[in-house]
Amino acid sequence: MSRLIDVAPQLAAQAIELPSWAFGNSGTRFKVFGSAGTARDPFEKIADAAQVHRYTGLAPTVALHIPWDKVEDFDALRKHADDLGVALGTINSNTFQDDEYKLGALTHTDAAVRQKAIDHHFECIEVMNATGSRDLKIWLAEGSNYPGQADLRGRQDRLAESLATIYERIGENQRLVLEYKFFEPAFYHTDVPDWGTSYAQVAALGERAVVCLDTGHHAPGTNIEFIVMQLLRLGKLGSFDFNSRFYADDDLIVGAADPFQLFRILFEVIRGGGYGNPDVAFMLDQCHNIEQKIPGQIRSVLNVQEMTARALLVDTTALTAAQESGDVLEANRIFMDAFYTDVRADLAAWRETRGLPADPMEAYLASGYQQQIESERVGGTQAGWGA
Ligand code: LRH
Ligand code: MN
Repeated sequence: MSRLIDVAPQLAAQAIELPSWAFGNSGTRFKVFGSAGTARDPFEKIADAAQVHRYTGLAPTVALHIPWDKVEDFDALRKHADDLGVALGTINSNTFQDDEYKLGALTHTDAAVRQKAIDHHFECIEVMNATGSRDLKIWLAEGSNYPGQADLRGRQDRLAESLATIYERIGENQRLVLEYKFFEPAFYHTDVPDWGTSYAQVAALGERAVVCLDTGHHAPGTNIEFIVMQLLRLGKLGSFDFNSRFYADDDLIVGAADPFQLFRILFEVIRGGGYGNPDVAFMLDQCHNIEQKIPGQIRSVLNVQEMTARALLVDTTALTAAQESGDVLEANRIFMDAFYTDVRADLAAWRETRGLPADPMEAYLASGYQQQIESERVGGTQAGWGA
């Protein structure tokens, strides 16, 4: 079994993008709880995200959501991020909050509604040009609630046409990333419900169109790591939205609900050449409804780092030998041995060799930043999912 120090160079390459919206208020249809010190605008969200990178060295970029993170001057926002040691990342579009999109946006039967949604994506591409972002991430809430309500085939054809119009506008160094989700807010059919549909749509667009896999967007019991393997094999896995869930799209801290699933997913990422590969972006997509947001993000990136370290420790030579000799139990033992390897002490020591705190959470909590923002951020409106 290789020791952590043997995989440290690979660990050092890890970069996990943080979602700006994790630093705003979020909740459920029942309640959105506010909390002291919550960011009130994109500048404060980025300042909070920079704290995560400062103590973990793991989160050099922040994803934005438009219009939630719309500002007058994106150059100023870009400079603000740069001054704080981070950069602006993926631009997420939003066609799930406008009244016109009740029955669809890029799939809508009305060409004028489709054009409005397409124009929103053109606006997002303008933001990307200003922020220097590579990825335009599209998640569509579009679908229906009752059988017969919608023409499933017609919607797919209109979606393909709308996406092609958007794809034509993205730049040479930019990508269109299509995220799938099996249900919610639509409860009968969703127009991009699974990896196969997202793959079919992006494959038709071209090489700069790829799939986003959100770990909370699959039916219970889905073997997500198999999908990871297949999308890597097809060269179409563009990014992850990492989070965890017990039931639906709970958007909980990644690794909190099922650390073994996270380990299995990361093993396939490494096995398939997706780790340390700039073509496969790691992002968190979470909501800290009741826990503190900056500590929640710190815990999240550390969970991904820890499970990545364990996955990198799999003795792949012995595993391959056991697999090829049909030694079922030995292959499983070798796989589980890495998962059961407690790397936390080695990781803490390794962080110190890189000038980072052994315990980033403890360092953040001792920094006083939380108390500072709770005392300073008085008045104004706390950020949230409000358009
Ligand atoms: C949809 C989703 C998507 C984002 C939103 C914040 O459930 O995963 O990635 O746009 O959450
Ligand atoms: Mn997502």
